[in-house]
Amino acid sequence: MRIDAISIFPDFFQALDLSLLGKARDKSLLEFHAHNLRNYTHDKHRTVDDTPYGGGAGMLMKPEPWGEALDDLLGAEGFHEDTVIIFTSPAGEVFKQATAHELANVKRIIFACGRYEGIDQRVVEYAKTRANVRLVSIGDYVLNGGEVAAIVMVEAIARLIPGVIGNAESLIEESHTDGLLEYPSYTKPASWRGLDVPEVLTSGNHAAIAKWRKDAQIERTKDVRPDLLGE
Ligand code: 6GU
Repeated sequence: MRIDAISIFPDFFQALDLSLLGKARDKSLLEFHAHNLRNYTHDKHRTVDDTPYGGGAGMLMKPEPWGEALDDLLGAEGFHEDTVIIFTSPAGEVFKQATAHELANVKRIIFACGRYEGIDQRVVEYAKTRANVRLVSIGDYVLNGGEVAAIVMVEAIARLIPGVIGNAESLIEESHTDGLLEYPSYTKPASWRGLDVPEVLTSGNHAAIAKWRKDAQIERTKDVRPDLLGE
């Protein structure tokens, strides 16, 4: 997979050189490149924003640098069926574990990270003529820009690329894959500061352990995320 990000703060993406994503890149399963939107401006001040038509607060990102950046990454013409352009936006669909699974199978992803009050809508319309487009939010709160949101999505996607995580079982068991939160886990010592590991987990009875874990998942999900159970 190849992932690109277009942003006025490409340095944010240095965070991706650490840990898991580093592993995916070392194994050549993932290529990642961050691009500075200002490199696609031509004026002395490298301007990327302007005031909105119709008035209103704040500044918008102007379309020309975005058009040039997308053309640079995609070539001057043609529709790229194997590519998804993701516009980070608090007005987008909410990114879920299922979204990460879908995107882990895509050949190429381009994150367009907006700042200010957003990007001129014509950039989205143009992008739709060049590749598959999704507007994606990471949750119901507002960030100053899409860079951190894109990093969150890249991390969630990259670890699902086959071969990135050694133990495929850990992907099957983890929170959200089965629609429930993960059960609580314990390691040694069996007793610590007066707190004991639940007895069933040290019993060696695998059926009883499986039942305890499933019950714990349901209990925890009911307690903190009843919405996941449709309640
Ligand atoms: Cl993707 N962008 C911004 N600016 N704010 C957000 C977001 C994205 N997702 C949640 N809040």
